[in-house]
Formats: sequence, structure tokens, C-alpha cells
Amino acid sequence: MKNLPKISIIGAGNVGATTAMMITEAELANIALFDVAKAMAKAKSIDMSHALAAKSLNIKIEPIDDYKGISGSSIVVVTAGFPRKPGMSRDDLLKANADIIKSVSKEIKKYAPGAIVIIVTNPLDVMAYLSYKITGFNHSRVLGMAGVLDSARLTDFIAARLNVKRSDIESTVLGSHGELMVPVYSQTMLNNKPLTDILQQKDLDELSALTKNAGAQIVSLLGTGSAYYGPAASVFEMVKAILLDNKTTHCACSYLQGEYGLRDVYIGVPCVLGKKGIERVVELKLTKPESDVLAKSAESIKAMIRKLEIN
Ligand code: TXD
Repeated sequence: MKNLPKISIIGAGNVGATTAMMITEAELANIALFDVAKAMAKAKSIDMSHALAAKSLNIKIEPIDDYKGISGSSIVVVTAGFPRKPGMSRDDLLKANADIIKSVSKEIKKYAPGAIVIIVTNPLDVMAYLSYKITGFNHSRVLGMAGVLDSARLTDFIAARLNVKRSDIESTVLGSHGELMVPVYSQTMLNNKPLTDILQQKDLDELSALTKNAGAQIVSLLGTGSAYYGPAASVFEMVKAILLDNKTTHCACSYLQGEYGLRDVYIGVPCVLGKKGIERVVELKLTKPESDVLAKSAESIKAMIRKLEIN
């Protein structure tokens, strides 16, 4: 097997397993896969190993039975938890998933103290904060995935709307992963031209509504479970930037210490990703309405954090 970095994925459900497949297909890292449903994690690992064999790839996916198996990981991706059911908001998952994130974070602290942690479990911003508190890791090593996905969704809607290439678009979506996400059109570019110069406010509002509703639309169409190809591809992009030390900018859920006028909260902002995890937060110039929504978004995250009584 190839001598590559090790990534552990906690939660071998839809997002976790799809992420494992994408990372190994790209020959980025060997994977250790853990789930409370141990037989399921084992079954998926075996099946994915067969897929890798079919593609003649010498990458390892191994199921692990306990948390000792995560030791030596460069990155731990946490997707363990319950997904939304139709009609549920991301916040409805708060208490149930907080218990899971608490216990998983304790194990990461114990067995992978040098790892970078990428939280995926919803409600994302709150779970990232909780993991930061429980692991006690430097905030640069605990981040959440949502902005890459929300930006990708916006990109897809813009490309369809304007009939242009996705690769010519660079979207920026900040804020919480939910109703209060903040698409920043002054910083969303089509061939380096801001979208505010291309579309009317009414069109931009429509794009925002589509982006905000994208997750719920998939939940309601699926009937059980929530989106996973888009989420897994978004985790993959973050993992790649970190492992390859790309120092590229991605919207990610990061701890803020005064940036954007916000403090002691995890929220989606543009971040430079590299081998340290979040190398730095990029401060964009926002319009007053944009920064107002961002502040509101931070308030709603803080209100949920208070409900958990972490400190
Ligand atoms: O943008 C984003 N951040 C998101 C977040 C996009 C998509 C999904 N989002 C959230 O990720 C979703 O709302 C859930 O909270 C998680 C995982 O979503 P997924 O679709 O992968 O859910 P599954 O398929 O139900 O998988 C979750 C797995 C499942 O196999 C459980 O057995 C396992 O988590 N699980 C655990 N594993 C380890 N340890 C514990 N304690 C545990 N509890 C459940």
C-alpha cells in the first residue's frame, strides 16, 4: 500500500463513506473508518476496497473497531450523528448530535492529539465550537465544513441561470449553515466580474433563496437522509487543500477572535487552508446589509451554544 498520510473518518454513513471513496480514488490518503454500527463500517470498507482494486489503486481503507485506530491521523473528519428528516431544521438536531460530538471529541483528544479536525455534523457551527472546546486544540486545527458546499450550490445555480461554465464562477457564501447564510455577491465573481454588476437585486435574491433551500429540497426528495455527494466533495476539497498545503481560500467554519467584529463563535468565513489547518481568516469588505446578516447569523449560533451550557 502507498505510504500516504492517514485520515480517520468518524461516521461511515452517507457523507462519511462517500468522502472516504473520493479521498481514496484521488490517492490522497489512506483511510480508517469508524462507526458505532461496526459491521456496517466493515461492510463498506470491504466494498470500497473492492472498488479500489477494480481501479488498480493501492490505497487502504480499513474499518476500525475502537478509537485507538485513529492514532497517527493527520486529519479526523467527523460525520457521526443524525441527519435531518423531512420538515426538520438543522437546529432540531442540536441536543442529540451534541452528545455524539462531545464523546467523539474526547476520543480524538486522547488518540489523535496532533490531528486537524473537520466537523461535518449538524448544526455545523455549534458542533465545531463544541469540538473546539472539548478537544482544547488550537482553533486553527478545528474547523467545520459548510461554506464550501453552500458556495458550490450557489455556483451551480448561477451557472444554470446564466448558462456559463461553473469553472468561471467563484462564489462566496458566509455565515451559518442554515437560514442565515450570507451569499456575498460583491465578492462572487464571474470571470473576475462581481455578480452585482451582472444581475439585478431581484435575481440575486432568487439565487439566495435557491441556495438556502437546496439542502431541504434534497431532504424532501430523498425521503430519508440528506445530501451527501455535494457534502463529501466539499470535505474532499478541504482535505486536499490541507494535505497538499495549498494555501488556497475556501469558505469554512472557523473560530473568530474579532474578525468581522465577531468574537468567541464559530461561523463561515473565507479561510486560507494549508498544513496548519486554518492558516488565516480573510476579512472581506462587506456591505452594511451583508454584515448585518452575518451579525444576526452569529447571534443565532451563540444562542444555540448557550443552550448547550458548555462552559
Ligand atoms: O454541510 C454540512 N455540514 C452537512 C452536514 C451536509 C450534509 C450532512 N450534514 C450532517 O452530517 C447531517 O445533518 C448529519 O448530522 C451528519 C452526517 O450525515 P450523513 O448523511 O452521513 O448521515 P448518516 O448517513 O445517518 O450517517 C451518520 C452515521 C451513521 O452511520 C451512524 O451510525 C453514525 O453516524 N453514528 C456514529 N458514529 C460514531 N460514533 C457515534 N457516537 C455515532 N453516532 C452515530
